Amino acid sequence: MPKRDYTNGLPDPAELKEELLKKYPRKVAKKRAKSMVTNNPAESKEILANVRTVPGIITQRGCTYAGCKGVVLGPTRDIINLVHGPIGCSFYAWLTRRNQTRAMEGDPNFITYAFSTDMQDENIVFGGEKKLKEAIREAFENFHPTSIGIFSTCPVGLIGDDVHSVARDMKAELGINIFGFSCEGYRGVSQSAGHHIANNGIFKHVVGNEDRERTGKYQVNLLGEYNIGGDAFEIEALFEEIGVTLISTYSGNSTVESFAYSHTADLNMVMCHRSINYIAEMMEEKYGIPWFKVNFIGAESTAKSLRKMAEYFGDSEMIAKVEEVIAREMLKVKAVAEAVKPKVEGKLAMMFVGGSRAHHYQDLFRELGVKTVSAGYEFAHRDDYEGREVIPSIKIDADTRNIEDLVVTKDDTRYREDLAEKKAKLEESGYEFKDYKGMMPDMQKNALVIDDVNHWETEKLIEFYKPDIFCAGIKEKYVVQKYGVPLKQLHSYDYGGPYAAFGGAINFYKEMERMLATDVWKLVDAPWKHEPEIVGCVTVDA
Ligand code: CFM
Repeated sequence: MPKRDYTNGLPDPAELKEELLKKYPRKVAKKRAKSMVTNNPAESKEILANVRTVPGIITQRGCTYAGCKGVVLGPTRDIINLVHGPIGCSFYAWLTRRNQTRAMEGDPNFITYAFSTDMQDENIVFGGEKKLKEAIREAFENFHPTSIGIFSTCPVGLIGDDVHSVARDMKAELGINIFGFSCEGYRGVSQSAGHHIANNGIFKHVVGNEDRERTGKYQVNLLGEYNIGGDAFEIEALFEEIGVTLISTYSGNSTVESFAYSHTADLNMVMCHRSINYIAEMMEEKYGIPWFKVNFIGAESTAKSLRKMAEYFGDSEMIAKVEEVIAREMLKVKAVAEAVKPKVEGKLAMMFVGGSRAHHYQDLFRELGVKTVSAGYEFAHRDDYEGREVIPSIKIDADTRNIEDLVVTKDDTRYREDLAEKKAKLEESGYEFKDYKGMMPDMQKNALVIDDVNHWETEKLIEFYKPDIFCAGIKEKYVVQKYGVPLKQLHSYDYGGPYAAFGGAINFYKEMERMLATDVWKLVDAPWKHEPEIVGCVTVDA
């Protein structure tokens, strides 16, 4: 395959877009066209996102249950996350996300277990509430947890089991915190709905339950960092050295216990905006805790985020410490980057991941001189692409209206007026809060941005761009690799990581050296190049 030369900028992908859309029935093509944007950072362009995938299309997306149980609550170790549903929903969510945790000696850690009611046909016919209650009792007797979360899978909503009333009954019976989530897989258009449902549930049932005494001079929460491959451990080590007390992380290496007193923090830093901005907003509303967006993926972004944190606290000792840490770590980072960069510079990357990593990882690639030619999210909303300022103009459709928007009011006794004042003062000097700018303004002109990319489009993108690396997940991995293009999983990290902060950047550079500075991929010979292919065609023009 002759390589394209992109040294003078990316080509206009108009012809590729046309090719992608040609295959679809007219109505589908019209819809998909709105989710494919030729980027121009100089002008704001609108993308269609967070809408239903057309049935029949092979999407990368997951379900609402995955977003609630797997993503937000899954990494929390001291709660029993009990899945009410068929066993498959539990099995496929069992340890596959690689969210690590580090329990203290003797502390509960239920992450390695898969708790399920194992619903059978008869429960579908006669109802499963009785079985759910029995499962809660059994879990309580065996493990003595302080809290239990109940997660609804699709059949639960279809047959009408009321997990919330079961939770209330069992809470009264057992005297521990028990709460349910209506996070049936079909409830929203993707896992994004599950994030929102989880945020609401944690805020309603856990946050603010315990007014713990202060344990540090500067207390922060890190929101939207899930400790995949040990990422959170890297960031925690930095905070500790700098002298910042991490109260709670939502939810990598976390406990529900820490969520309960997380309202005692002086600042919320939001890493994955998509999955957790709701809690950040609600905590500010109720407790007056300001938040801003950070990114610890990429050495430069890490430095920037640490500086922003130090500036917030305005402590000269902390500011000096941050500079010392950055200077020391950057020496190590630069040494590896300088060794790897000449071998990979100018290579082309594409990334289609989740709701924040397709953006964050472009920073890491940029540090190696690798160009992102096309990218997109699976389930992000327009603000994740275009920036938070578009939120008021986002159309609220029936699917979004389906998810409860909690009404949160100021907690008069616990509201931090001091923090609200601090925020106002900092804002006067140009310091930005609630400031997510989105992925598109950070991308090159003519880069093709696609929301909810599907299998057909992926193949065409590979043929057109001939990328040197494709970043996505396990469902895409082997198909892409049969094209002779290495695929890096940016969800699970392919058994690697951590990739966050300075140490993580070094790991990532080395991994890219292994994946990009090799000729082995040229030897891949896909079976479909030789074996006969049966082609059929069904067209329904709706
Ligand atoms: Fe946030 Fe995530 Fe992501 Fe996400 Fe996810 Fe994930 Fe992801 Mo997989 S919370 S949006 S729902 S950063 S599980 S840790 S990697 S799709 S880009």
